[in-house]
Amino acid sequence: DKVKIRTALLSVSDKTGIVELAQTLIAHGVRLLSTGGTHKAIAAEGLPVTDVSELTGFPEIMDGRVKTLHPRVHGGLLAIRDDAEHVAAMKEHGIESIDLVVINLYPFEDVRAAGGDYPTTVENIDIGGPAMIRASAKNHAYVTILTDPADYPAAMQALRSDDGQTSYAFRQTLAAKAFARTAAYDAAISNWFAEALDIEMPRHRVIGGVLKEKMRYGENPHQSAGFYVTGEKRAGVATAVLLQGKQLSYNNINDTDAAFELVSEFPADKAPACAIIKHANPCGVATGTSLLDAYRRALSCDSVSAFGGIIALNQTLDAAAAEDIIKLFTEVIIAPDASDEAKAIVARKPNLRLLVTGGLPDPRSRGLSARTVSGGLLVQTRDNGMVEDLDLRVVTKRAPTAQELEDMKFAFTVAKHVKSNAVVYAKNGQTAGIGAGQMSRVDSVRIAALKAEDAAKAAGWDGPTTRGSAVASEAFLPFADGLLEAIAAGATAVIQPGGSMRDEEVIAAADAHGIAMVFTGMRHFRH
Ligand code: 93A
Repeated sequence: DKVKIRTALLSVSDKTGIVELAQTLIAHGVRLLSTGGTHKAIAAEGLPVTDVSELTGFPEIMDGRVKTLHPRVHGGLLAIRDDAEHVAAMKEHGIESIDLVVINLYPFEDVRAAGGDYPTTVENIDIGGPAMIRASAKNHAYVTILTDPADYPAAMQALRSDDGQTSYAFRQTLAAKAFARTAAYDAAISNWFAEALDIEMPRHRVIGGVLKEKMRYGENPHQSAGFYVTGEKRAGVATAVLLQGKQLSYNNINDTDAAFELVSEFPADKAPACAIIKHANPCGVATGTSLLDAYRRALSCDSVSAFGGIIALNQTLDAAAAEDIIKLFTEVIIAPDASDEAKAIVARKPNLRLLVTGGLPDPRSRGLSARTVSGGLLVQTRDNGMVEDLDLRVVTKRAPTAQELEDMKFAFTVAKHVKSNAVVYAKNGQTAGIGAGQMSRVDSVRIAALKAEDAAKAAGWDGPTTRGSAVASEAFLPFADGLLEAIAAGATAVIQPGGSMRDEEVIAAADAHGIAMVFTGMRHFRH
């Protein structure tokens, strides 16, 4: 099952490592063929290499769109070497077998990520490359296909230690990688089209990605896990730069994403904001006069839960905030950027991860979210609804005060990022109590109030309070019971989607207590 490499075809956009590989191949007596740019790079080192157009007897035409799409190439890749008919065809048409193919494709994904214009992006769709990759991979019984410079060392090692041969197992593994490569490539192309043409739910959906890192384990230590980047252009955890600290875990990545998506709801030019996340739910969110102030106010909502949490900021991390943040055990800080001073301060805690993203993602942008279910993939557009864009309808006799209205919007925005059933009390741009993930909404109302009371107690009754707060429910209040609990906790204003069969009952209860209530008409389930 060993195959001696006699002829190799090299055609790479990313020239990384290609010269060294070419040298090794030549040292093993391999004849090299290559396309224009690759030929130039190899010949420039004084190495013997034949232009593929010499093999095909055909020049590269149409700006290189047609250079390797030729029977002398594809026949050489696809021929079954011990099939008499195939051998006869090779002889008849002057086709020579090609044993090793080295390809990396036109950088479509990079061009897409860089936001290339339409014609440039289209021109970067590689046709000849994937055709050769797939032909070689199909014929892995004979052909070795390299699609990633990271595999060159293993290939060179195989040649050296095995007298210029490759084993079947090696070729098989490379074939599997090759098909995954072309599949991911086509996924990127089809997703780009879907985006560009606004095709939301196409007949075939491929969510493709490149392994950014393998984690030590998944949600639990007995699960394996990897982080795949899809190439979506969005500031966030996938594209962030880790300035310090060890690799993020699966749960860290999930929580960091939740934290940053939440804090990005608050425009950086309006006010500094901070969100602290535990187990994908916020345990405190606040705006402030400075980042430090926002952090302190977010922390005071539930400083117990914040231990070992993730902190997201909507502005450049500054020294004052950094000094305070490092006092508490925190897993991750994520921010658009960090000042040099702040970096130096965080560096005093070498285990604390600091991620910078270069900006905030646009909460209004569409994009997709996906999750797997048994045998399926559930895909939906991102929840990009914003309370600022909604026509809020006052349904009670009393209209909210300007402050109540601000607090309502703040609470509803936070509730969007809390697992259902979500209830959030807020006052003066600060969460006072958050109830998350309960099966009964009234329990979320109670838990949120209870947590607020605990926090106030911890702060010597000086912390955020539900007294005079606005309360948000991410989905309608089905009965008056939840509302009455919130009123008992001291809320004076309520924001909820409305739309329950018993809205009248709920409104009547609010009126009976002089509460102001608005309906948003939009729900923010998050399950
Ligand atoms: O334009 S193509 O789709 N048509 C081809 O026939 C073809 N053959 C190789 N792209 C083609 N390639 C690609 O060219 C390879 O996949 C590789 O990415 C690139 C290498 O070109 P060069 O050697 O000129 O830099």
